[in-house]
Amino acid sequence: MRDSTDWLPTTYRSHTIGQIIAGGEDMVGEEVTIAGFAESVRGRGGICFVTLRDGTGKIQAFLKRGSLDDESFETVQNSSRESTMMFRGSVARKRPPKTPEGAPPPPKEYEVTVSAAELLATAQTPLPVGVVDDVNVGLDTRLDNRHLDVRRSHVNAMFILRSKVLQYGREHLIEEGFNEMNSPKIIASASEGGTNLFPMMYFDTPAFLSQSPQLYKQLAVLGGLERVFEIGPAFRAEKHDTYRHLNEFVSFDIEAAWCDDEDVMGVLERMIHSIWKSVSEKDGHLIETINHYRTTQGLEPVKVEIPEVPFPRISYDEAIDIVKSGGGQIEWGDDIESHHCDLIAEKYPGFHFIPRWPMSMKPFYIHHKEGELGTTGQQLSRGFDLNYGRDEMTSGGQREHRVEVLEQNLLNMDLDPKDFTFYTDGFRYGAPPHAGWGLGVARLLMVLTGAGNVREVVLFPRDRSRVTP
Ligand code: AMO
Repeated sequence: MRDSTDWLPTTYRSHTIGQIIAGGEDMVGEEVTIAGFAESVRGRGGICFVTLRDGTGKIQAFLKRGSLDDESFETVQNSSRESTMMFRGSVARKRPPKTPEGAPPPPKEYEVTVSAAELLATAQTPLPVGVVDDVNVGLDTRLDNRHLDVRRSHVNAMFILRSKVLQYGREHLIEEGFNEMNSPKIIASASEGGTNLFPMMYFDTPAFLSQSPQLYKQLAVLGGLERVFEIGPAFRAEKHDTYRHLNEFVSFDIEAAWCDDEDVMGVLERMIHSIWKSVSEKDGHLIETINHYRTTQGLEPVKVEIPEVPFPRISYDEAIDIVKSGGGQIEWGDDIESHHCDLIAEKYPGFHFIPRWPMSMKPFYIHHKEGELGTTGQQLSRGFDLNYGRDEMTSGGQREHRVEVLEQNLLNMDLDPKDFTFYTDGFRYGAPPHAGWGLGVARLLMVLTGAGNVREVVLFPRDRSRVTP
């Protein structure tokens, strides 16, 4: 795989800036064409210095009146920060800064001595969001101007890291025999059984945006695809306004035949382990960029500590005991909310599974084994959550593969089996026992990057008050 120092030339550049820097002494004297954003434009009279930034690094361009045509020289010298430019020139050693006597020589730096320049697009002034200056602007202004916000190095690093996380996750699953699938996002009825659906018109038919690929990934497995995964959007019309909920989020889902809940918990912890390992081996520079910013803000640097496998398993029964003994108000059958999770996280601060939830609290498609009862004698399910600290990352479970039990589950949850025939019919012709999970990508990224809000790690978030940009 090519890294940024190995990209192919394009119409607008012969080299990336990263290639020139990585080339070091070998590049001195080479003729290059580079293109990027003008991070700063300095110099009066006959000279001008531009700090040019592309997606791979920054370099100084040195322009001297007379070394290129006058019009281009003046255009560049009078241009605004963040305008885009293309320079042709030769790579030279930058004059080293003066160092005190006896001090070690500074590392060699390089610049491009420009012989031709072209302004590609002018940036308006003032910039609504600073790119290099450390001006404190609120998240809303940043999101309104995300196209500029992403030019900031630590924000840029977060989104490159997001892409890496998806890549490593995908690679891990393919390694374990999973195939990528795509389910429809326009659907006829609820998949999670709830009411949190965005309605839409599909020509003359009312329809909804999909809440989860749940039913379709199961149908794919019933169809004999054995092991599938999907990374795609899910839409929830929930009126939450929190640091971890959005109305559109990317869900990373798997479904696997001949598996129970424990089997797919294994897939999940191995995948997370492998993502953390790859990031710590290959993406230290991205974490450093994020940490550089965090330090300037007085925030703790993030550490990529590869989590040990297996992750702890704390059954729902045990979780209730932990919350109670920590002084939390909770009864068997209640949801374990964030403030309860804080008490559990005191003992299990990292990734931990909470398996075996009460059947009454899980969706109709979750499997149960008769006779598996909780401390109060009520039926347990094969549904689980994966939490990190106080936050839920994933829910999943073994699915119900017996159609008559499925229909009974729907009735128990006051849902009409007739509304789910498109789903239950898939189970009438033989169904393998199967299991799966759905992981919130932004929540996982919050853990990895230390972001305190999912909006930080979603390029164009959709929440109750935001549908643009
Ligand atoms: P669930 O509804 O728990 O399960 O969603 C799975 C995971 O998706 C993330 N998530 C969200 N992230 C941001 N904003 C939201 N509004 C939001 N809602 C959920 C969470 C959550 O753990 N079909 C099942 C999965 C399965 O059983 O396979 C499902 O969708 O990280």
